[in-house]
Amino acid sequence: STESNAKPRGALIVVEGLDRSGKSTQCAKLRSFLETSGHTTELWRFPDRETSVGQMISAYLSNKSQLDDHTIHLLFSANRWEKRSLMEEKLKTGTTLIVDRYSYSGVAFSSAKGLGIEWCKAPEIGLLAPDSVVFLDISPERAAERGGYGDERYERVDFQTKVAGFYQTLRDSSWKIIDAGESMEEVEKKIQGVVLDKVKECALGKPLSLLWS
Ligand code: T5A
Ligand code: NA
Repeated sequence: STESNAKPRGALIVVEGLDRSGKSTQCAKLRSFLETSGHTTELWRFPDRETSVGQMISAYLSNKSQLDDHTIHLLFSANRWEKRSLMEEKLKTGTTLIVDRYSYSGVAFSSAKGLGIEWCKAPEIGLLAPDSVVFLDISPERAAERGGYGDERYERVDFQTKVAGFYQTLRDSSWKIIDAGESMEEVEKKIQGVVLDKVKECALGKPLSLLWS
């Protein structure tokens, strides 16, 4: 068949969790693990603060600008749409992407402010669905004890508790819940097993799908 010469596709791995759950730490570790295991891998993050939309988001998050809740929601979504075609191209040409936050952050954070969840999901429809969502599970209280908490707009325990509730409603069979309260090394090991299986499944031809299906 024509498939036999095609390069195995990369996996779309999304890492989610409350602020300070350890996402960026684990994404970096996972990237070097996959590279060492022989898989071409890139680390992406949302918001991608490098683009012009991303700079507006960054100013908002650091309280340097004010925006209506609906407006900032759509900017976060636009920031994912501007990377969509490159994302598809990378995956189809065999690069695995580890993505630090994605549409689930978008929906959970805006819903926690009081916007309707269906309204929040609508602009995400048609983005690529992750092959696996690694959810770093930690209580808002424990997360708050970690370094740097409190510098940005959403870093308050009461707000993070609401976010945690909306993450729960978004959970589906592609999610793996990892206890993020353990040591960095323990968390790292648990993620590796889950992700390596998924990378192999994708290389064997698991089809790409779209949000929210
Ligand atoms: N947002 C985002 C939306 O509202 N809508 C959207 O669509 C999107 C995409 C910025 C904000 O934007 C919101 C959500 C956010 O509030 P960001 O830029 O990803 O998002 O936020 P950051 O501030 O960069 O990252 P986080 O606060 O989410 O932290 P991480 O990445 O979860 O945690 P990390 O790895 O930086 O670790 C935090 C601290 O804990 C320590 C680390 O050394 C570090 O000091 N640590 C541990 N300590 C003990 N044990 C462990 N196992 C540890 N793991 C890490
Ligand atoms: Na981070």
